[in-house]
Amino acid sequence: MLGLLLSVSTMVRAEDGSDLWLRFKGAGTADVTGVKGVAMDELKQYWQGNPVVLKKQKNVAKDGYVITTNGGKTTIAASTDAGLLYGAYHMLRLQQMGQGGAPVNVSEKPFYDLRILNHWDNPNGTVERGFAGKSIFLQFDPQKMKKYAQANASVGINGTVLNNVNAKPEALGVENLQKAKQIADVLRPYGIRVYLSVNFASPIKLGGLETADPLDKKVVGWWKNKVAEIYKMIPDFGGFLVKANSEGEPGPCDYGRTHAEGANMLADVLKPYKGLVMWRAFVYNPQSKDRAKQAVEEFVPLDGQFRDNVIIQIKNGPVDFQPCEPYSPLFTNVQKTQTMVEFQITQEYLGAANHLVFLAPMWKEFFGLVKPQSVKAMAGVANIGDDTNWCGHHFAQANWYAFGRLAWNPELTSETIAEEWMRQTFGNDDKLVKPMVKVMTESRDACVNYMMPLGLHHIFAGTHHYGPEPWYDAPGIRRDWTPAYYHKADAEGLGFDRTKNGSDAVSQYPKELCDLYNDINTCPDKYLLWFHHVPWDYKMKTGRTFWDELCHRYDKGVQQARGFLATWDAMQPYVDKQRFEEVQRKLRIQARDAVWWRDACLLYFQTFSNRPIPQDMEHPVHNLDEMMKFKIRITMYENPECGYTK
Ligand code: GCV
Repeated sequence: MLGLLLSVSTMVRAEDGSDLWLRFKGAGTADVTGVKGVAMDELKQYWQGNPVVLKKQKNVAKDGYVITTNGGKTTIAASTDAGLLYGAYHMLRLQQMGQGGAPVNVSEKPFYDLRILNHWDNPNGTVERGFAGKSIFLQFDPQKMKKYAQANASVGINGTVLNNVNAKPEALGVENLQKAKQIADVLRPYGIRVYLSVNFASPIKLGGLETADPLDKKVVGWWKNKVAEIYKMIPDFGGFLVKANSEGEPGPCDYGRTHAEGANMLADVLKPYKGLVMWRAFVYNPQSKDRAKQAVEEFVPLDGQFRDNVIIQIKNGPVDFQPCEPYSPLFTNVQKTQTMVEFQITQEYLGAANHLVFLAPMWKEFFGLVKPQSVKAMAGVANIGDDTNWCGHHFAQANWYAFGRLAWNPELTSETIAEEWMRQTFGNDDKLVKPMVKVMTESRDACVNYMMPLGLHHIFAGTHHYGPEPWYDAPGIRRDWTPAYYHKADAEGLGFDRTKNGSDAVSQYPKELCDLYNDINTCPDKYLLWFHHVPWDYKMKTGRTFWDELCHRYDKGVQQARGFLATWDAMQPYVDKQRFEEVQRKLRIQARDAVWWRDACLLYFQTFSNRPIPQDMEHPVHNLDEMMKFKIRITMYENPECGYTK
């Protein structure tokens, strides 16, 4: 009886999302021989197919694997333990997708050497822009850490930065280093190295020095000792991530030194240990005419000055993880400096953990213009917390999954990734998989439509990045922290003129793109208001006026979000009760939020356009006054659960 109860409770727990996409059913039954290690352990525990041999083979690319099936026996060959493990997860993925019985003949290797998560976790357990509870690192839980390691390894993620880029000096204190060591010990067998974000002023705040000047001998000595201490505890420590002279964080410029001088000092200290410096290029100051231009202005003059163990980590877009941005032109302006792209997996600006927005299409869009081979590595700001389902929304797990898969192979299509994830996470019934893959792949487009279509950006509420407040302003606030800085609505039209006649940000792109974006007639619709101040009556490609088109886009987004809910409602027969209801609840919030976005934005912009909402679309159901009074409470570590209530 007890056994029965236990197994029932295990089954129930297995469908609360806590198993992520690793929902292996039943114990492994196969004969697994060869190289011992985690790969063998995982296969022995879960693989139910052919006998498998794990083999070390020197000519296989680092962390890659070759799988062959001959005479009913499958061989996984790799030159590293991590490669064997990735091969084992490849097999398990096939098994979960219902293809475990077929012969396998594949050869795979990761596109990027470094596939790294960035956690924005604070020492007090809060997570900046985290919407899935507290930090998973707050209380060291070996079981949870093991699951985290398995999930990452199963998609090829091989690095993790444990703490927020807004780093507290105590991140390098003894207590935190001990915790980092504990975590590193669990992650190591899964091929994952640990990194830390550092506060550039640590020598002052932690070391009691008077300066953090990177050219000061005592400062260098302090970092040398600190780094030696870290490597003693964590011999395979990966290195540092640094946010310097950005949003009030300290940095080398405080001492009249350049970003290169700051980064190189740390790089030299880490070099003997083969450590890396990931130096962020997220810089902007209130004086600039256009925030979107600043990274190029500050970093291009330093091109060629960085050490070979420094990588400049650049957000995908020039402003800040908006639902739709052109790529950051810094990528195509530096020639002699290694760069890596930083994507945001956590949905800071895309509906937090309330909206179903599958991000692979957005990341693929980036790789459409920035060639994957032109960057060295891929970082993703994690959406992970201690919520039962890890990410706050069951479908947000798909973004963690997609990040890993794209870092492994940026050529994978969004559909392929969505389908892989759906099959593993929700089962193989096509009646469920097919419609939901469609929802997933359309969801980012829908989000752009109901939040910020046609190149609008950063029109979020002042105190959070969840809902709309295109009117937000406050006495004395930096202009680049107000929506009006970005949308520039007036009686003539809407949008930021970044053409050659405006801020000239367009000239930071290669000539072909510059010409395309600079001309209002050729600029793609999705970037129109990013680059142009568009007159309300401007004739769009659809034949509508710009104002009418804007209204229709917003309304389309609302209809798309409602469509997602209707599709999910029809999935009830194919989904377990708990996850069905939890996702349904979120999709309802999303559909209501979409209406909130549409009504707030259209009614506000209408005060400038003075034009009617077109007859052939649904009209706002709220008043602008109502919208302007509406406030939601959200903190950096709270899910904006209330969504739509006052
Ligand atoms: C970690 C944006 C976010 C901040 C974040 C910052 C960054 O401004 O709102 O929360 O800080 O980007 O990426 O450094």
